Amino acid sequence: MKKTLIACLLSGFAGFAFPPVYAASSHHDAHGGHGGHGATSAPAPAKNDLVDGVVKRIDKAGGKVTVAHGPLVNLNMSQPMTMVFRVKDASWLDQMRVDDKIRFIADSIGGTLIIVYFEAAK
Ligand SMILES: [Cu+2]
Repeated sequence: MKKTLIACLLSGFAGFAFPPVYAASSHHDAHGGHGGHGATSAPAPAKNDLVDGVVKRIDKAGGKVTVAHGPLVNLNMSQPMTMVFRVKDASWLDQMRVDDKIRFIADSIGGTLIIVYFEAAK
């Protein structure tokens, strides 16, 4: 009687514990390339929304990065140019190096241009 009860509790525990462990590990895989802080951010955008850019200057104190970028259709920038963006997550600046090629999406939020998504260009 006692053994049966323990087996029951163990299987119940296993059934409860395994799905969260699995979910945590797949979450890590999905966001591993972006610093693991993507849990609350928007889903990754479609690839054809991404704009190519090259990191020119990183201002960690100011939370800003200077990027030479191609046309940003959503911001009415039809010409390539170099300009300063804020970043949505300051930790992204730690993942960038000057002369890195990136692919990103920028948005204008309250009149401030912010990189809301970025990934390293392969
Ligand atoms: Cu621009």
